[in-house]
Amino acid sequence: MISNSYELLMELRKLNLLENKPKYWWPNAGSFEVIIGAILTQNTKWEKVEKALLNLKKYSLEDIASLDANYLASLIKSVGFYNQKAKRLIILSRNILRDFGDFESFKDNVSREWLLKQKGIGFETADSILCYGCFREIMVVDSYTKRLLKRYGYEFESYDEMREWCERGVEENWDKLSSFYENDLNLCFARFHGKIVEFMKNNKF
Ligand code: 39A
Repeated sequence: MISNSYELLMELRKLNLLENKPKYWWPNAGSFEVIIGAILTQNTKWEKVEKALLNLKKYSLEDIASLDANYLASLIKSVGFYNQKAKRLIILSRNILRDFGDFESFKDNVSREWLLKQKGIGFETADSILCYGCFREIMVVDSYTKRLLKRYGYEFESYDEMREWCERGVEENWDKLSSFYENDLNLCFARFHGKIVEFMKNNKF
């Protein structure tokens, strides 16, 4: 049994779940590709998202903002709801350019509130963008986290309650953890969520 998220992280750390994975677990963390991936992975297996991302490698934020929706949909056909996601990606890209000017300024200035006002962005997508795309100190929680914590006897009323529980245990024990994570709390949250996903993918809980 575990009494807080620090103890869960310590259990997962023993399993070496992120061997050979990128430092921040999400591929190309800090780039516009994370924003695309966070939208495409909604209700879709990551392996299908990877296929679509390969087709989008050469497109920048500015390119996506001016692509034809049908053409973009044809590039992301491996993911579910590709027509809807193509339209949402184009609108999101245009809104980023309108409100922030470029991706670097978006990374530095975007808020959770701004993201949650965008069509098709809920808590998990917003926090994935903040954590992995913008390197903010925020833990992403998802259906894997919910299922894993339920197995340990923890159930939460809301997404934010579960996120805060995950963040609190780590923050309260940061003195013991900081050396493992280069003093970077965001790196710790990114890898903590990555460990949960990799663990749950390989264990039928
Ligand atoms: N479900 C997922 C993933 N599974 C993932 N990786 C593996 C690398 N990412 C980045 C997001 N969602």
